[in-house]
Amino acid sequence: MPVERTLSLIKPDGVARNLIGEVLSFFEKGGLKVVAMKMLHLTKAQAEEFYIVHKERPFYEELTEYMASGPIVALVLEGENAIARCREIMGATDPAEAAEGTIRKTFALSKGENTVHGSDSPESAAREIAFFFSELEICSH
Ligand code: RTP
Ligand code: MG
Repeated sequence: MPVERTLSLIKPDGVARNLIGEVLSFFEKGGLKVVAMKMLHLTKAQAEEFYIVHKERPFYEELTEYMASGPIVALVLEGENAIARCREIMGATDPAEAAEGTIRKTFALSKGENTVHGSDSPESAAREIAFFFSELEICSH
């Protein structure tokens, strides 16, 4: 299986509820390594740019307002099949549909305030990692 990198975010509801450590534990215990990490508070314009692929979706305004509502933690996770593995550890978008033992089943408040983000393809991972990090800020170990 290929070693990949993926971009994950701990969303405002996760940071606000003091869940940074717990979310990191899910990823680490799930076999992924944290190879870059930073906390930041996106502006509305930055959230709109990050989620530009969802521009035509009905939830775009609500989502980008929410993502700019408080600090987030951006992570680069590395490991075998990291993109799919990260999404498996997160669980389904809607916590009502997420499997037991996933981050979203355990912590998400709703389909919108669902605690974490993970890239959905190699192309989005490359774009999303570059959105938050320069190559110098990523430390494979
Ligand atoms: P993410 O991109 O955050 O990892 O989540 P995802 O792939 O599971 O879900 P996606 O379809 O890409 O949607 C992006 C984020 O938009 C919010 N959303 N709200 N109210 C709604 O119906 C709705 N649908 C999506 C969620 O925060 C979702 O994670
Ligand atoms: Mg997505």
